[in-house]
Amino acid sequence: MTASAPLQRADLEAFWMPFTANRQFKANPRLLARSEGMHYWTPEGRQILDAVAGLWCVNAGHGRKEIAAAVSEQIATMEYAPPFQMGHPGAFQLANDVVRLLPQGLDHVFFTNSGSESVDTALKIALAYHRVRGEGTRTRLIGRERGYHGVGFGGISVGGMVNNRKWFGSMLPGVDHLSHTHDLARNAYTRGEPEHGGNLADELERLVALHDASNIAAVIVEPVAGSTGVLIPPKGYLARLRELCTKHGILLIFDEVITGFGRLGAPFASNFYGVTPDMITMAKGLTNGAIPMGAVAASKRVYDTFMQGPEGAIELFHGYTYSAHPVACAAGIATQEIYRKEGLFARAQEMSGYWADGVHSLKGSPHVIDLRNLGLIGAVELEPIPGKPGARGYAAFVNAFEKGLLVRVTGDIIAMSPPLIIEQGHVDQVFGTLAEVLREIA
Ligand code: PXG
Repeated sequence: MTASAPLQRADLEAFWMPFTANRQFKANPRLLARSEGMHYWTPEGRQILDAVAGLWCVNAGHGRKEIAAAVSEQIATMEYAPPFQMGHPGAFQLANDVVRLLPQGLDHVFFTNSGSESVDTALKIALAYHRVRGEGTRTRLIGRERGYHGVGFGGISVGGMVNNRKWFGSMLPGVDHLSHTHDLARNAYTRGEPEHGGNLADELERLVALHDASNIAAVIVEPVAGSTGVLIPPKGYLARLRELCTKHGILLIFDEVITGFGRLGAPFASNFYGVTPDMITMAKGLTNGAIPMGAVAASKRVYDTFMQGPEGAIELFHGYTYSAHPVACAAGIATQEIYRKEGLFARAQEMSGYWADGVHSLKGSPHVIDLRNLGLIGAVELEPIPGKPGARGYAAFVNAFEKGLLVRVTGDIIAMSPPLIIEQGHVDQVFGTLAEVLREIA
């Protein structure tokens, strides 16, 4: 096998593919070979419109030469630098770049290599934070049903997707979950933020009454849940959660791996909603997906709490060999410059109305039971085929790909999150194609 020769069936065997039906895929593979702007191309040269920014990450669009140049220059200059007790300029520069985007009060950044690592890092910081303050009984972590926080043991424990949890034993002890906020009976076909369900945040009061606040370290939620099928928070929900966490001394963590870097037309969902958590986890759009990297932003209060004791003492026993990897930092710095120079977050905001019209144009299409949107996120929920959950969603995904459109499907929900460079013609193509797909599938 050479890089240019087409792959044979046997060549596909060695790679154990993540979150994939391996046998089904290998019997009928879908390969991508090149990308530019809003598009991928298959090895045979078929053009695919990318309506998911790869996997919610290529926010500045594909094939950005500035990122490629920064990465190749950094590899040639210094491919690696140890991150423990040593530093390099790019790490500090990227941390400053990120802090400039964050809501006021969040001003420190810890680097990781993925969203999953960011989540586990934030949970560990939360536990250690309370211990440093002499409240070491605060060990309980609270997530939410239908939450997705990556695949580390911390993330699946606070996460709420049954298939990501049920195979893996008892996970972390002392975890509880809030109810999810998805309510089709009352909120179906809402444009933007749903009207009903803000009071579900009050469930935190119930958990505090059950466990006592002195045992609770943190609450973690996605401001807009992505992987689980685009669940948009009801009006007032996030602000109420913030209020209750403050009242009970519980840290609030927003998992912004998907909502970070312009997805809602603001730098982060926290800016968009005007609700500031104590920590934000991020990844994906940090480097435009070009090099793996994640980060955790922490408030001054959290950071300063650790900066006590002897000056020579390590304050947080945590970090990765590749934390603040120089090549990832170079990609991150170049990415942030593109966002800034091209005003892509504002552009996402400007396009969001046209995008919303596109999403809701599918009302009345076969199988559709809900349409929802926020910023440059959209979802089409399909009625499951009785006894075969997920089958209709998968059929839509394959049919769309055959028509030159890449969407993401989770169960029977089609999720979309295009690069922020999307133009009106692309929006028309996305929803025109989906309308055809919905007419054709069973
Ligand atoms: N938190 C959130 C909110 C995410 O969306 C992660 C953490 C984990 O990030 P890493 O980099 O470890 O994968 C994610 C990842 C989907 C899909 O189907 C979304 C993600 C991953 C896989 C599939 O939309 N997001």
